[in-house]
Amino acid sequence: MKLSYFHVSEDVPETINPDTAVVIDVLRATTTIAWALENGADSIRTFTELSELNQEALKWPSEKRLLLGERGGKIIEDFDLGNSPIGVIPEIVKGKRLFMSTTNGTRALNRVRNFNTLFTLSLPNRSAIGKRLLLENPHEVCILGSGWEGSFSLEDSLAAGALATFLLENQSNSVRVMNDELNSAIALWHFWKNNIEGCLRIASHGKRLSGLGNHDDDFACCAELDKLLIVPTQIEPGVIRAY
Ligand code: 3SL
Repeated sequence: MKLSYFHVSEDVPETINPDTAVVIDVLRATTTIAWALENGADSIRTFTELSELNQEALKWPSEKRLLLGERGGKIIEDFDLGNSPIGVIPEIVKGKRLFMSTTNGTRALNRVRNFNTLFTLSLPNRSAIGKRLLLENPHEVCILGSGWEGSFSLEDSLAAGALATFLLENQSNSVRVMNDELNSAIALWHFWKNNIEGCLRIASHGKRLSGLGNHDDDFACCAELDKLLIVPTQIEPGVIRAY
């Protein structure tokens, strides 16, 4: 299994054609996706454009849909939920389709939506994704961070390194690291693995969230490693379900 990591969508070469993509937005979109599915959400449809989201959501029965998202870390006006993994509790999301748009995470998902297989990764479901990859053993995997508006993000790279380390520790013979972005992500993981929350808090987006108010519960939730067994999987372009 050949693994490459790209910091942001813009870095993914046009010509690349791996069988599998793994999208990461530790703070907070892919952590929210994992927890929403864990807590019984039926599925999540992701959008880059709010106008399209609003149009498509209207086609879904109102009692079975929720609008979830943020811009600049803040809930979007008239939406049901912001992008917090601690907000997607069973009482609210069970059986619902979530229509989701976030500043960076849903853009990254959109970049690789035509790949054969797409998973979303957060730190809580790191080993679940690792085990699924080992089981399916794809030839080539593109790990994609969401970054922030086109630039590098520390926390997504940390998670890329965490995933690669899991795969190397469990199947070192067949797993190959293909680029230096991933080599450095692995080094980052080894540096921070005993203080994951500390890494999230010093990251520029961590600081941005702290500047918006108290996000202690979000930090704790996003930093929790290997807590969930959920494997969020794209079942049709733009739609993610637990598989
Ligand atoms: O950028 C994104 O997609 C979000 O995850 C950012 S936030 O943590 O919800 O502010």
